[in-house]
Amino acid sequence: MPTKAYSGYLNPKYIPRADLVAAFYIEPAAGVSFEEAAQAVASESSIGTWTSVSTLSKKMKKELHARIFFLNKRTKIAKIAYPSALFESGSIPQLLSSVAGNVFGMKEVKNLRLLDINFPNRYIRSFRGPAFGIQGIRKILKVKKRPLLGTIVKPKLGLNAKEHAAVAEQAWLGGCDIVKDDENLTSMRFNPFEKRLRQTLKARDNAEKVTGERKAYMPNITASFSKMMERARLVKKLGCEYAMVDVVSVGWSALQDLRDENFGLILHGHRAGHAAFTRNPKHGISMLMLAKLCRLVGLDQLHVGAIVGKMAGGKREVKAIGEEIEDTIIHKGRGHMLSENWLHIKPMLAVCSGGLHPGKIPPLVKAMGNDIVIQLGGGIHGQPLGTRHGAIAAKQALDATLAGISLDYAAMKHFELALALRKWPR
Ligand code: RUB
Ligand code: CA
Repeated sequence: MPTKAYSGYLNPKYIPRADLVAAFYIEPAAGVSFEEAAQAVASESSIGTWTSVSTLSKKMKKELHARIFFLNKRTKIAKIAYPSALFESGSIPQLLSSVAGNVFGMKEVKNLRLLDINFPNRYIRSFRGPAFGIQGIRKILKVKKRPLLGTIVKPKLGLNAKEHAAVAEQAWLGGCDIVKDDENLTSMRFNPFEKRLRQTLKARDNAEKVTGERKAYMPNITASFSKMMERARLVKKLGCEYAMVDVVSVGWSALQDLRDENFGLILHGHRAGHAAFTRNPKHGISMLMLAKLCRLVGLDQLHVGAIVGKMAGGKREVKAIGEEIEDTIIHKGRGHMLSENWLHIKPMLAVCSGGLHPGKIPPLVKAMGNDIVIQLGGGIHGQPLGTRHGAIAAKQALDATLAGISLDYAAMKHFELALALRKWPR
């Protein structure tokens, strides 16, 4: 029997105006209808609970309750409009505690996935968005149009600060624009943060002198909140343009304050841990949502998967970052959600990484376009002749791709690329 308290949320004629609209995939539990499950979700994510309460006045209910205005039994998609008064401006934690909180554990649902949210303009205006965005990053790196080429120093842990800096320098000399720390490299006994930062920035300066090109280092400042802020200040003080942070590990509150401190650092978001809730297509929170929230808060660039790489998250998951998803067409735009127009919120650069090697660059650029960072870890440091040649091969593959030349043809003139293609078949 449906819980009475969960009734009264269906309103198929309702047209959302200044509401916050959330699209859910809802798989009802056995013996629960789709409508009942949707109403339970709408209630628990707004003002309701399992039973009626005498303290909820009719006026409150009228003004504040959520309205289910779209239900598609076939696709199991429901769209719920929430009065904007239910959300604290400028607070992702409170948003998620509402529409992505208790609802996942309700007995009325077997599976539940928050697919997308369309925010009211007033809510969007309460966030800064990226400080730099795509154009700001391109201006700093002096790379006008082409995809940026990056590497992650490998092994992910193990090198000391001096070795780390040396590997980074080889990657920059070979043609990488960007070198980053790996997601679990923070401050280790064998590689303390400040020592690595100072030595790697020296290596960067040297690589810039030798190549005459801008080079960027992305130190991983992930840590407890106060330590993370201390590291961000040091990064800024030492003249580094970027800071990298593991967005899921540090959490939304820390991310918002890191952005609001306005250090003037390009913020790179690694999404380690996201697959705990994005990977199951029937339960959790979509990567589109994670990307939208990161952009709203103000990350300048974010890992979004590599379509052709090692991590799960095929074309649909990655392209869905911007394309319209069947039935959850809430935002009108096309193209990467990361870069579609969104009031004052600057576009965010997509970082494609994970299992990439030079042979994967043509299909990746074809699928994702030029506004990406192509990031190769093993695909550079695993080159038979070492890091510098690995970076050279990756740049040769990128240049060939942009010139419309096949890699096989390019490999006839570039032995570094030929070696990479031989080691990693496409
Ligand atoms: C890639 C790497 C990144 C993964 C994360 O190294 O270190 O942490 O890309 O995945 P490699 P995603 O190039 O050796 O695979 O970018 O999908 O979040
Ligand atoms: Ca990594």
